[in-house]
Amino acid sequence: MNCRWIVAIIAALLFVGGHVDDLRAETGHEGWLRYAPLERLAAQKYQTLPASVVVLGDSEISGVAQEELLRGVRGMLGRTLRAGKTQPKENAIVLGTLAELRAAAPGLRPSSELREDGFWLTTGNVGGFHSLIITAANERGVLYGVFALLNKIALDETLTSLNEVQQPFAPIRWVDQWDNLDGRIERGYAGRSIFFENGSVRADLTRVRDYARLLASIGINGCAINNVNADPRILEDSFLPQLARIADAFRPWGVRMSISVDLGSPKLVGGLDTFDPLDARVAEWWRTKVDEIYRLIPDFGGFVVKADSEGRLGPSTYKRTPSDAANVIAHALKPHGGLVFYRAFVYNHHLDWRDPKNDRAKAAYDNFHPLDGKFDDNVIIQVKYGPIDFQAREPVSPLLGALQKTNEAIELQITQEYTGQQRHLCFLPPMWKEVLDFDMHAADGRTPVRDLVAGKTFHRPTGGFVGIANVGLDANWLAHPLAMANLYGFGRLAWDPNLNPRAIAEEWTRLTFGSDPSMVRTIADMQLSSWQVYESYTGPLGAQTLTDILGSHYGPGIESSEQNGWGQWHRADHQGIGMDRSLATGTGYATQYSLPVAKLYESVATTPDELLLFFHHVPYTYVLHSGKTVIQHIYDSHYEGAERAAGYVQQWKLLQGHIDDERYQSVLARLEYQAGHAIVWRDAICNYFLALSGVPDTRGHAGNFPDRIEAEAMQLQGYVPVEVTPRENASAGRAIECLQAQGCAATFRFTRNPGWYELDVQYFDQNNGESRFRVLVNDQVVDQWVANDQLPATKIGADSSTRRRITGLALRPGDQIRIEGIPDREEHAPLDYVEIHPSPE
Ligand code: GCW
Repeated sequence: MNCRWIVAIIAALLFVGGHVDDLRAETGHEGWLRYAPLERLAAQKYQTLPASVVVLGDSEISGVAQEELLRGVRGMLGRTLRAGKTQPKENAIVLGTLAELRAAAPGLRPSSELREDGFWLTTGNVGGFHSLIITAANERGVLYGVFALLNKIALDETLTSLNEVQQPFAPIRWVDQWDNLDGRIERGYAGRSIFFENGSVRADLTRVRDYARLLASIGINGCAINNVNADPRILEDSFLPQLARIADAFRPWGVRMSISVDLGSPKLVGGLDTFDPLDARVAEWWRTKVDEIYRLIPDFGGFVVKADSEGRLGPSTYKRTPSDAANVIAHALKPHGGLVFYRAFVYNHHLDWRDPKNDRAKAAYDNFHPLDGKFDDNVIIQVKYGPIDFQAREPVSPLLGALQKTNEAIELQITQEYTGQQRHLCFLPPMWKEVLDFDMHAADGRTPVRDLVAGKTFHRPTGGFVGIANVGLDANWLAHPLAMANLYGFGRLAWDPNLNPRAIAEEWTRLTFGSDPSMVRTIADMQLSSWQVYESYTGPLGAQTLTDILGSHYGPGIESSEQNGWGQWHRADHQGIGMDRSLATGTGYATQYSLPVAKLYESVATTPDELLLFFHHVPYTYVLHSGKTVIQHIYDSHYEGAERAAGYVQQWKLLQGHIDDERYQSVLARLEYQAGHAIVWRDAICNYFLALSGVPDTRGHAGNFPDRIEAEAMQLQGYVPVEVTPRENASAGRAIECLQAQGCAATFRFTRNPGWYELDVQYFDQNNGESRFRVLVNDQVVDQWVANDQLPATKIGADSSTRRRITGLALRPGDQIRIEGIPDREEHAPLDYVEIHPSPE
């Protein structure tokens, strides 16, 4: 063996050895709190870390803080700190509130006053010994300080001359879960509830504790655990002790539990004949109920209320206002320090679509602005970031700038209801950041949304951020390993909305996957571009996500928005598209903003391209600021978006061997699926608007599929053609299905030049059957699979449309390609088309 070989083998062994720890199989359960062992060099930096940790308080939170520090240091540095409870007799890491530290270190004072949950990391003399001190105004702050210290170690930051104060931007940093008592989660995409099963709280709450730990590590201090479409039984006397068990699991991590309630509860579970908020018996009922809750759960957070919305009961039954309803509950909670989160998502979903002046976007402002100043101080109006409903692109809700004498919180959606449901990559902090930075011109000077919701602009006592999280029992919480960056990013932005999304993405990647710089860059690049990419193939120019709004909110469903009362109209017709919301000729929604913002949106010329169709109806030939016509933009952006989605697969493949195989494969499978589904979206939207507008694509993409062979055009044995509705949701509006149990086949001949090819089989994978497929080239089986993905569909259409890519096929003209399908239950081995491309070099 020559020398070069020996060197190469040693290098290979070292490489493997060096990565062994990083590459152990991981489920993602630990999220960003993996505490993976640091490499030797990095670990050396922390050699002077004291060998013991002393916790001065004796609360549960203090205990948890100490344990977490032990766990983190053991994981990352391989050292077990000596744990103590009394003043140190050696150099130590000291944990305690400022009050607890006062006796031991009287001179200790942070440079700025510590607010609730803020903390200070410093060094100093405690009891005569040099110590690393983690202190805060309250115990939760101490716990946050511990996480911050561990973060620094994980991110390889120096601890010398440590002197850092961190304060939360706003007091409210909450997540909501939309869990039902039966264990399902509304708009949850990662398994069943961690809280409930079969109408009760789960016996095993381990996952609840783990969730609280993740939340605490990013500064989230409250969680509403059940669906805002609330089951009134949650307030039954017999249920309350069960809730107390969840609160007990949260408490050590400083997470306050709260619940969503049905406003009809006094009648539905209380036995009264009314739930009129102005009826004294109703007020008394709430008071008694709340007192009872606090007897069991002394740190209970409060109630979230969805009322007069999407069929929920509300004060309108008695011609009362949202403030009447909110205040009666707020009075009951006030003595205990509880809050009411009253949601501004109140609108009429039976709007007359024929009336061009009607506009759902106006509802939140119309309902709540007149009540500004009428809400009690412990009421927070929880406002979705946009006026419609978590679309991939919306303007900021005007209500956020219009409440001056009322507390508010912005509601963001971590669970990707309209943004790909954790099957598509869509990192949302860049969107949230745009929203939070948007200047509402609500008063003199700059008034960005972040200041408004935090209560800074109008000096409100409270306010902040609420994220709809909907984690589930899936080991990795949100199903897509990369989607956890959204939960992380929400917490980080709620703590400090001035952070930049790239820093957040990089930090999350390093904590989640390791610090290899090219890996961090690749993943952060993918994350940062992903919202734009998703937007570009799912809906143009602010027309909203063109999804099926009547069903899953997942795949394309362009007409589902129109001609019904839900009000998510895009008003597309043969001549043009967009909803006119100007004052001059439209619904007048634009005037709900302060003057400078209203002016911006009132005119077609000044409205930014990405929101043009939200505010204006324009002809397809209208020329955008970008220089393209609207219709050409629709075509191009959908083609570019689908191409960029395909690029993610290539980018990810570069990381093989740098990430443990379990997570590598899991992400790869999702990205491959996304690349295929982006084409489903692209084709549906482009074909639809090509047909509607009659304007051809100047680049010749839309409506042109040279490499495609429709299944219905193949030679069919047993398979029968079916029409698909809406027609744009299958190629050429048709598919084939097999209604005979023994199976069917579709065959065609390859006619192109000899060479290496890849073959995409576009089929439909419903969740009510597991069909089997085989592909044969001249009787040789080249691939086979079972259609057993869990997509949100029970029938043929865009939600179930998916693809199998068979790579590296040597094909010659005349080869016979045959696809065999065997149906199962309701799923009839449905096929859409095949596409054949030359193999990439
Ligand atoms: O986005 C819509 C969802 C509903 C949800 C509602 C809401 C919980 O489609 O599933 O209900 O908003 O926010 O109340």
